[in-house]
Amino acid sequence: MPNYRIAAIPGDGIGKEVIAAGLRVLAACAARDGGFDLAVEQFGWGSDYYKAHGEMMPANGSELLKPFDAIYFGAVGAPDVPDHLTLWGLRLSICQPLDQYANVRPTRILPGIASPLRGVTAKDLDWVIVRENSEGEYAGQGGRSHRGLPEEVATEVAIFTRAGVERIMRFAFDLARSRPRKLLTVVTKSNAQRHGMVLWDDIAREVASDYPDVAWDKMLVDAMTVRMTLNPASLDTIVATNLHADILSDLAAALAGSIGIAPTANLNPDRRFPSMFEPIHGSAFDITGKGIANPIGTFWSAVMMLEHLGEAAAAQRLMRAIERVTSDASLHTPDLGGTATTNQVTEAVCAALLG
Ligand code: GGG
Repeated sequence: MPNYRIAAIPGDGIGKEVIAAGLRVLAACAARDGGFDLAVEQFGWGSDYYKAHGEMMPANGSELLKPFDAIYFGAVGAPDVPDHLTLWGLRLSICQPLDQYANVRPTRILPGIASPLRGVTAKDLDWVIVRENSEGEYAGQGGRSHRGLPEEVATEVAIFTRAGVERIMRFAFDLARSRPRKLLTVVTKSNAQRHGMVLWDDIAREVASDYPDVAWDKMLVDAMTVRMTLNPASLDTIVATNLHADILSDLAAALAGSIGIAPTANLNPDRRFPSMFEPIHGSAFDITGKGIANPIGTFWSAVMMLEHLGEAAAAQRLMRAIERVTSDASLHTPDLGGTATTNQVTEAVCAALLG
């Protein structure tokens, strides 16, 4: 029987609450399925660790994660540590060295959840956003000088490599091909950003010639926000740069009902290194400690983790249990307009799994 090694990194704020809930649900999955086991090791990295050690995780943190089969991540960000230190010190310091270059963000309207878009139902909004997760605007290049002086200058250099763009484009075309509609939208801002974004357009055209069965189009990112809002049914698989897809996927989650339900897989598709699964939401310090964080995005991320581990039946069972629970409005947390607690939702999903 496989015994998967899972590294759990709850991180900051509600990350601790939703990962605790997610681990309960995963344990129920393993118990229900009986065909696999999970050996979970917890890593207390994040902003509290930073305050004690001056770094978000040990310098060899990404090395320590390499022997694991998967990483289950909560959230990063704290009110009293600058956001660029927390994000670069933890999430990006894992994704980049472990070459988790494909960030996959499915978005659909789950049963019982209403979209804020009038008349839009589950059949109109079923997307997967692919976020390039290794370079682009998150290349970390640039600098700042003449601090505090009138001549102060800062640069933030986006880097797009042919290899990096081509691999994410092929990943997105493959994913689009695997879905019933075989439809891909490539998002750029190539009217204004005339180097890197034009490279994206060029590579999209080149790669598309290997996928004659996939219908594709391209959109500028500003127009894309309008299309997502006014014509969601015209979209299926979407690929965009690190920054653009980060923004679009927050919008997508809100249009599907709440950012609290949205999952992510940070994939290393060639499986040289472990992949990482996390809800797309951040640490939400405004609700931390109140016991009302929505754990559904974290549970759905566990579904993606189980799929990645090859436990398709368990993944399917967990998704069905999640959908059974979202169907019941009395089990909606406040972000969905309800009054349920994290614990009530977790118990209900465990009961749906075991029942
Ligand atoms: N669970 C996702 C998370 O904690 N995100 C924090 C964040 O600020 N992310 C921004 C980014 O990844 O670009």
